[in-house]
Amino acid sequence: GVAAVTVAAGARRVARRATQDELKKQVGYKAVDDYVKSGTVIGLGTGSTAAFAVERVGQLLKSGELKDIIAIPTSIRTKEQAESLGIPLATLDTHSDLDVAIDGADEVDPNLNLVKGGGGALFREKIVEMCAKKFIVIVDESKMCGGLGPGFPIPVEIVPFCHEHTMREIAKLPALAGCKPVLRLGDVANNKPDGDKPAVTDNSNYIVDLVFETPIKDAVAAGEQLKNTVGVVDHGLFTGMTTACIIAGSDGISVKE
Ligand code: ABF
Repeated sequence: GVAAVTVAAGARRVARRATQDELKKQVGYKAVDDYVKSGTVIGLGTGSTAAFAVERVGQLLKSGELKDIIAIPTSIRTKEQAESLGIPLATLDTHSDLDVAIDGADEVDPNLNLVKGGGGALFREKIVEMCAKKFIVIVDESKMCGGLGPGFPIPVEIVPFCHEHTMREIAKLPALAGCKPVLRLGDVANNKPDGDKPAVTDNSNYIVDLVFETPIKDAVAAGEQLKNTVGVVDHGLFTGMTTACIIAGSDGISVKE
């Protein structure tokens, strides 16, 4: 009857979720196994996929397979996870040359340009990942897209002072024509409106999500124009940064460089 059908649908949903988590775990573990060597300085990303990479670093340190790692976290959440696993931490102030950084993404285009910041951590991710010799992106195949914009709003971190003015200035930028800026409310790590107060980042700023109906034509120009806007701290377009992208799909794992 109806109850049986509902239970079956629920079980299928659980199974699908488990599968996507399993994919995230595969790429998180593979990135660490393939790219993290003993005696190096590494950047630890933020989000549910990056959390598996952090978990793996903790495991390998505990088993002794990895030694003398120093890690730079990209958010308070990641810092807390790493601390709980006994991973030695530092900051860019003392360690600004990273051998490798590993992080997730919200969207990846065919040139490995990224949208990041759905998790609200884009500023710390960018400042850390810019310092890494290798930047390894880990995603499940649902993040791959033909062009950035319509699949996932582009997050921009802005200073709270006169944020409505800054949002209007952003909407006027030629490379972002047609975007609708939406102030993120509620939990900073959740880019669905889920509260009535502005979401606040680890840096005490706000996030504006830029909603697009069509792909942005020039992600580099869009990033430059955002960066040149007074009031913008940084934005979630990560262009020309990716060394390799490890993608988990139903047919297995692939690597794009
Ligand atoms: C970080 O976490 C962010 O840049 C991105 O917004 C998010 C992806 O999270 P998840 O891996 O949970 O999808 O990488």
